[in-house]
Amino acid sequence: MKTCLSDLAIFGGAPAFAQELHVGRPNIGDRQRLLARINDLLDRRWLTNNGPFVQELEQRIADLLGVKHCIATCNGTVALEIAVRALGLTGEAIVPAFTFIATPHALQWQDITPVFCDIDPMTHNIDPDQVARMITPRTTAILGVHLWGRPCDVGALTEIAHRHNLTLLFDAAHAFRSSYKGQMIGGFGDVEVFSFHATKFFNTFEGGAAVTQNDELAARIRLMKNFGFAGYDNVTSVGTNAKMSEISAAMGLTGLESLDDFVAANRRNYIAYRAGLQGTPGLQLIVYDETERCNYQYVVVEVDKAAAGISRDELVRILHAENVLARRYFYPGCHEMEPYRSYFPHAGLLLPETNRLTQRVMCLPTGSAVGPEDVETVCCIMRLAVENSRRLSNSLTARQEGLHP
Ligand code: T4K
Repeated sequence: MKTCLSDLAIFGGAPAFAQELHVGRPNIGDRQRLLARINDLLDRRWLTNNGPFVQELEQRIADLLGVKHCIATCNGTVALEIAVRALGLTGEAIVPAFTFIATPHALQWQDITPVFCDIDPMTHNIDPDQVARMITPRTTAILGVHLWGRPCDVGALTEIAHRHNLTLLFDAAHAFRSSYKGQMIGGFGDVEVFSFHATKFFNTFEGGAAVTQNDELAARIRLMKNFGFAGYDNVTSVGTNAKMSEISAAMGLTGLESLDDFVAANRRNYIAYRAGLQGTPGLQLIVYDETERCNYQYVVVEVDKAAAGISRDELVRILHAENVLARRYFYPGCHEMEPYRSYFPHAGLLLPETNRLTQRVMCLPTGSAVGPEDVETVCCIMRLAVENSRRLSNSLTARQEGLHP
């Protein structure tokens, strides 16, 4: 364990980890079962195009979430794009700027203008009061994001959408196996979209899904994800190729069998981080509602420089030098990335909480590849940094070299 400043890697100490400790290390289920499934699909010589593994995965996910339809896709972004198109949105959609860039891109890609809305500083999710204030005659939809897997205020957003006759959809990329008021995420709004990317709590290498209770919408999404084919030689709508492959579905089916283990590892790490950082001034871990189901996939720390004596960015640099690749999710806000920065140069004026959080928030490594001893070491480095923040801050501005990019 590191006990004094000279132990820190930025001061010449050996990095705490010989191998990089990443945010987003994939959870992998039982290897033998995965390999057996891969053998099966090779034997069958059926590799993609709505194969048996994809169909089984869709059914299992629909059952798990209690929804009528699950349409598996090649990733979450394309699932969102197809959902937006299948819903026939036009004009503008209200969306948070504090999210991964895929959320507004999926709108813009379909020529829907994303109108950035501020977030609730407590939940980090889109603020329904702001949403209500931002509705104009051009608004056709609200796109909420269940950030960090913590559900949006679904009740308030549903009420606003009904009152204004708007479509409501959710980017549930982070929220697989999370619940809102006891009901699994997946059944809310007109459609919800998951990401099963490698870095997600549950992954299919690359992958995603659109889930909905709406039969007609499900049929449209299904057509669109397969070029608009409604049977051999019969194309009935515009479409794209968003199909999930059999090898991805094999990964998914195997991962589903270990979901409880993944949650247990994430929860164990989250609790260890909470204990390890408790009482450290200026460092605040996000809180999960233990009365709901959550996947604990994101260990998110808010750094208050005034109290910690050190900024989020300085802390990230110190951790990177130790081979702890903490991430500044989500920085900068989407409104500060192109093309939105050029389209809406003044958007930030309406986003004070987003601007504040994008400067303060960082994610720490977790998942089944991270153990309690790793967590204790990371916490020890962070505590040491805060306890010695004044000396550290001064020397950090002076010495940049030798740090991880
Ligand atoms: N909506 C939201 C709210 C999202 O967060 C996302 C995706 C989407 C929509 C879109 O869903 P997808 O179309 O991706 O299905 C990563 C992921 O690529 C992205 O899926 C995810 N959100 C986002 C939060 O994180 P990057 O640009 O940060 O990825 P990268 O390559 O820097 O990797 C992240 C970390 O994971 C690194 O520390 C390395 C580690 N890693 C990554 C991979 C791929 C591994 O250890 N092993 C791996 O195989 O976007």
